[in-house]
Amino acid sequence: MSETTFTPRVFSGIQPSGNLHLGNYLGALKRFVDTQNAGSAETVYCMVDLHAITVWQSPADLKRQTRELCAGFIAAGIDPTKSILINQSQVPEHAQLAWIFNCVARMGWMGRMTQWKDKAGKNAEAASLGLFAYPALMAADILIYHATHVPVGEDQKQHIELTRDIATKFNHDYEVDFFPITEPVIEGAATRVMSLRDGTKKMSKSDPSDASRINLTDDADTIAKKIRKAKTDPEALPSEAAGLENRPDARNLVNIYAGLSDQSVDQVLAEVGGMQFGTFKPMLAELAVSRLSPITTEMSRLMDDQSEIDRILAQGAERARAIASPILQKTYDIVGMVGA
Ligand code: AQP
Repeated sequence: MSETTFTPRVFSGIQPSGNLHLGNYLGALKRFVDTQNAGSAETVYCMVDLHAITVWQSPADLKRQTRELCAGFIAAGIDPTKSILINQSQVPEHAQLAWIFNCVARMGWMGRMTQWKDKAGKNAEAASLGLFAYPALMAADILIYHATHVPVGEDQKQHIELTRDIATKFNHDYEVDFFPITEPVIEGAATRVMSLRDGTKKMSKSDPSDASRINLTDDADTIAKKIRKAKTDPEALPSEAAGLENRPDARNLVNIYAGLSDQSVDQVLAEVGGMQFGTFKPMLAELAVSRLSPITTEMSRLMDDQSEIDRILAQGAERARAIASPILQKTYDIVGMVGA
């Protein structure tokens, strides 16, 4: 365990690998905004473009998606004067520290990552080396800022544990107390938003079915239609959370309602218990539209001035490098690189 006291600092990122969806919003973005506004820690938020290319991205789409993601961060409430807002590739220290971590992490650790197994599937031989090394780059994203806390969705818990293992091994091997043992922050009713078509599968950018997710770029009619068509069961809603057991689709819609309305599942069920989905779905659609539409409108306004987005990201990179560069230099020195 680390003895050093580290400045409270929060880091988290999202891949610009497709449309931002409701899972990213409730599991990550909305919580990034809350953390920024709480003001108890410095906040660094990142569009992880180097992670995105671990699977094929067309260059033009990647640029558009990165700017769109930046617009999404700002539209959702990230203030680039309060938080440091960056795209990963403009801060080369992330990739430089990742190389050091590639030499600390063990093949066996990486091979056990469920995201690697899910994404590489049966055809691991054809997957990119970057996809395999992804968690070491993620550890570098976090530790290049000595981040103490990382708000993420449930699916990223294993990667944060690996980040802790890398920090622990580095500190142990080099007999230093240099990297913090970062804490994951996985909180709220919607840390795992599921597909609207299958309540046992995570809502994801890469799901081939667009009806499985609500995109932050969807208009009000599309949102309402997707919720109307969301998979459910024939039972009425229960009055307590225990009644959602073995009802993944019902539980998913209640979790989404709770996440969007900042309530617990029990508070929601106290209000809607006994209701049929024919009544609940329009309520959920109305809530989703009222929460998401202002973000969608603001995102599209921000996308009209892409040079402003590029300016914000360049400024963010400058501020980020002021933190990251000394940490990288010190890491190089610890490892034994001449000139550091
Ligand atoms: N369904 C989800 N519920 C809650 N949180 C989620 N997150 C993603 N999906 C959900 C959280 O969003 C943050 C950024 O995720 P990411 O885009 O970097 O990667 P991901 O987790 O791989 O997201 P996707 O949509 O599933 O992308 P693809 O399909 O490209 O793999 C993370 O904090 C994540 O927990």
